[in-house]
Amino acid sequence: MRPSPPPSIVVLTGAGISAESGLRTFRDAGGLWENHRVEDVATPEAFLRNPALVHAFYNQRRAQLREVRPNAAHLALARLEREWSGDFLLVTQNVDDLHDRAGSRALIHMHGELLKVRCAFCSAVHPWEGGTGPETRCPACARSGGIRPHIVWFGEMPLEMDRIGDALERCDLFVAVGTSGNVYPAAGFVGQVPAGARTLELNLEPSSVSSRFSEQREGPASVLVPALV
Ligand code: BV8
Repeated sequence: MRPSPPPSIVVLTGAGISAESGLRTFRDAGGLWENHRVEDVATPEAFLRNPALVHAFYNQRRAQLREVRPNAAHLALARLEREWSGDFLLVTQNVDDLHDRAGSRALIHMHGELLKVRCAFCSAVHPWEGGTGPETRCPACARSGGIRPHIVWFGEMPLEMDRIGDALERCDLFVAVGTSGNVYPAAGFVGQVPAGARTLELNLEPSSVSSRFSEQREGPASVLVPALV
């Protein structure tokens, strides 16, 4: 009898995993959207209407990254990836670089990354450098005026959805950490895993999709995630 392969794990994280590092979430009190209407800063139309405002919103968040560090939850997920003998994929909705800095490599930033920019003309993705703005020339196609944050805005297709879908369809354990379950298609991932897969939600409080998980644990990610590993 061949031993069964080790379970395949998919972890989805949201802003809550970075909250204890000091990065504001979107919807908690004092969250990011409180100061900005989504329509004003996180849609393609907003960028066309006022690229300088959108660049300023993201530059403000990039500046915050210099002051924060990965917390115990980020580090525990990187350790789990290193030590797990089965398939492991970390999908984050976050655009910060805390999972990267914690050492995660089997990592998909489905909503993009603060520290990258993209050319709206040729789609080339480049590292963000201080001073990047609406008139920055694209290093690949040399056109200026098309550089935008490499961020997936509302109404835009999240990144690597095929790879994510494949991993969800094969996973034995799906864990959601620190996400309110308000934004799709990420909030619907729990419904894409095989019947019989174990689904676990780690959050300070129930999310909008808690009822779809087989198990919920309430508490801070910095405590719950290391306890899982
Ligand atoms: C798309 C980048 C389709 C910007 C973001 C049904 C199906 C498909 C789409 C839709 C649908 N219904 C509506 C839509 C459209 C829309 C959507 O979902 N709207 C919502 C508002 C209803 N979705 C989209 O537009 C998506 N695109 O569907 O494309 C398509 C198809 C074909 C062709 C083209 C397109 C794109 C969505 C991506 C938008 N971009 N981010 C930026 O960052 O500036 S979304 C933004 O909100 C963040 O990225 C984040 O990922 C997301 C969700 O927020 P959370 O991470 O959950 O954070 P939140 O503050 O809400 O919650 C924090 C949680 O942490 C809380 O639960 C809290 O309790 C917990 N917490 C706090 N502290 C801790 C903690 N937990 C543990 N420990 C702690 N210490």
